[in-house]
Amino acid sequence: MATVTEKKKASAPKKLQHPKEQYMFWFENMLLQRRFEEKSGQLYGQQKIRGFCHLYIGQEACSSGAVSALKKGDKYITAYRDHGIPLALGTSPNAIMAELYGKKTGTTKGKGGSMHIFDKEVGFIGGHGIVGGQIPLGAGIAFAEKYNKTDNLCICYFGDGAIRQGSFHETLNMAMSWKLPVIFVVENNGYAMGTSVARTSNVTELYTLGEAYDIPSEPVDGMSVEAIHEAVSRAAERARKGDGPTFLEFRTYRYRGHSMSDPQKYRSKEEVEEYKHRDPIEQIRAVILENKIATEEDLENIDKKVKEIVAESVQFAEESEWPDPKEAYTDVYVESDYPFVMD
Ligand SMILES: Cc1ncc(C[n+]2csc(CCOP(=O)(O)OP(=O)(O)O)c2C)c(N)n1
Ligand SMILES: [Mg+2]
Repeated sequence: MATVTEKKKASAPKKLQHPKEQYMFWFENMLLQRRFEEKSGQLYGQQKIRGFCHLYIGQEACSSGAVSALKKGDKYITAYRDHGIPLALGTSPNAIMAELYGKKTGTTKGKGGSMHIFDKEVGFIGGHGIVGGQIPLGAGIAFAEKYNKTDNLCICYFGDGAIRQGSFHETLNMAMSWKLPVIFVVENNGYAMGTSVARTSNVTELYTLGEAYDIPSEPVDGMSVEAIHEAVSRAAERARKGDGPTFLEFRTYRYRGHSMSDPQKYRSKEEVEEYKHRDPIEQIRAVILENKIATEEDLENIDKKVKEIVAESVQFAEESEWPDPKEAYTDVYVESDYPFVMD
């Protein structure tokens, strides 16, 4: 039987590893992504947002934990599930919502839509639709930073579905040979569309794939923003020292379907509920309350503020103009006299 002191210890809040402001940042930062996407999902249902739309709900720790660990000047690149990272980096929610609407005030002037958010100002280099296509691009960005002798790095995200692509293996080999300042992150949410990791790979401990290239590799609890912050901090230190890449497997989960039309026959409701019990935002809320960093009311007020930001972004998108059809031919090629550019 546990003694009184042991019982006390068990119920006492865990010692905080970070300053209080850090927890408040994580809470608000993840909540903004969650509320923004809940709204995006509704707007898609109303056909205000059309085309592809892949929600990040459940995976918010993967972006917020990296943003808190990295610095200005570092670059981020990801696949098409790309609303969360720029929101976490501080891209204007108005511009992201306008992009989802296809309006000219969007981050990509309404030409990219949900899968192609870009924001050079915050170091977000997209938003890519070809599975695994951004992996060599991420290494290329890291190469440019090394070549230009900056101390910036590139964090390159991709899904578990991308690790069967040849580009993944070729890039890891080259990045480690050249000691590029890149952090490879596989967001293992268990599925590539409706196909589980176990159905397409004999290797289910995905982080071990990095070891084949001598890259320091580790699994990370992707539902814990603290764990992600710490793993990315270690990887960043290695990259900036010139030791080259790190490969991190964020073990995460998406609560929603692959995209907006997914009957989700490949998984059970119980499985989804199980992950919701480890929700990254709820975990941080609990730390904040247990340690009396803020009150329930303070957190409610943050939620209200976040909802207002999201509502404002919707109004902005609604009121923005559509791009001129002629715009379809601008920003396509750098060379204006490129033979395939039409007037
Ligand atoms: C080269 C290529 N093959 C197939 C597709 C179709 N496709 C789109 S998303 C997807 C699943 C990718 O899953 P994963 O990498 O695990 O990312 P997640 O959607 O889970 O974030 C596939 C096969 C594609 N976009 N590109
Ligand atoms: Mg996946």
